[in-house]
Amino acid sequence: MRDQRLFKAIDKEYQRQRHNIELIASENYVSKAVLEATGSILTNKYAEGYPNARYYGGCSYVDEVEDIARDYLKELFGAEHVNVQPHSGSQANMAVYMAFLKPGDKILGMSLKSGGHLTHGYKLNFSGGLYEAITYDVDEKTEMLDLDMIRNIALKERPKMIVCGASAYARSIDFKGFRDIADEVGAYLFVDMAHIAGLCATGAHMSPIPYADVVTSTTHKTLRGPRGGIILCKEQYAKAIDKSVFPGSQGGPLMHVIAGKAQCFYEALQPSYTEYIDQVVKNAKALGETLVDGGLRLVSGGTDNHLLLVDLRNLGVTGKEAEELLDEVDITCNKNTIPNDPQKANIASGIRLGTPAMTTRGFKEAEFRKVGELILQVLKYKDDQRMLRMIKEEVRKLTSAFDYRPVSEDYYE
Ligand code: DSN
Repeated sequence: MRDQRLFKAIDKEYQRQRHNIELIASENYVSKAVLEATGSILTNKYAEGYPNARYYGGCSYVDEVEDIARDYLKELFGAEHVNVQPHSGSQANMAVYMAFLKPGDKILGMSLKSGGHLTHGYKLNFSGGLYEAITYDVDEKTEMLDLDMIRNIALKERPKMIVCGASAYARSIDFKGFRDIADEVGAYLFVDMAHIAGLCATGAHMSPIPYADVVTSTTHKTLRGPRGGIILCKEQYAKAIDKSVFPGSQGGPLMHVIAGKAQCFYEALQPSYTEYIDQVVKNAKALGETLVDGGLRLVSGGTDNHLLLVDLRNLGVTGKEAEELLDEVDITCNKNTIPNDPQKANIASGIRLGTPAMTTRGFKEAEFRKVGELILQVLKYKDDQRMLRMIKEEVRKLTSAFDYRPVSEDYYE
């Protein structure tokens, strides 16, 4: 017997996902197969340990599942060793720190205000509490990473680990350059590629695997799998990483999610996934050009990947207002601070837009140009309720033409 209240809420979210234009850069739509694997009976099984070395009986089939996930992931990135058990990106990062560092050790990561992640040393996160966290920023003028500047900080601070990766950075990252700095100061190089993992897998972005000692990612962003984390590393760190995940920081792995990850990696190995990622990048450029033509400014002047950081100040709208206005017409995105933002994080001067989700739905450059025009109209005619209603109808037309229906319409009712 299903709980009506619960399944009504799930159904409402299903309809929202179908009818909204989803521009949150870290979200995506999984395939029916990923959904089936993640929603499978594997959720019933305990499997503490690793394949062929479990602390529970009855694990032979889940061993197969985990081995499949590991094999596909190694193949996808050409990694020496992988761990598919982290429940999330943050847990993957915690396991990495625990494997390589002692509390109080110095880490150097990108600041949150320049587009880094909480777990890269933010003071209110465990990474900034347990370790001595030093940060680097983007260059004030170019709003891009400047390796000379980062090298100077590293030479002065001599961190034990350099953390590289971002949540709101639209430009390519030179992992080789980071490796050179890490070598010069004798630091480990840890890359969190969560946002751009899909681009690294297909070659649309430099892969960190040859350069980093250890790499983490989530599986639900550009990789288009279930929510979860992964760790990839050189063979010499395999034991330390595995121990750090289990029993170091987690108990039983989520075998249903690991099955979803396996299906996701299988899909990412198909030629159609490379086409998808190429389209994600083309779509981001098309969306960016439209917004710039309409009078907005892109942080760093453009994008090399799947996301755009948009400075809204030219139109006199804050990030918070824009997020709320766009929500009214069923366009979903998130407010985001821009480098040197005069506003606080809960107001922000920008929005972050990403193309992975709607590219999965089938949007190409023409649809993304249309999306850009709709965003501009919302911001320019924000007080015109009639106009906003018309835009909402346009949004519905677009999303209906590219529907997301992994299950029947009444499945959750
Ligand atoms: N919270 C994620 C994002 O939206 O980028 C990063 O983990």
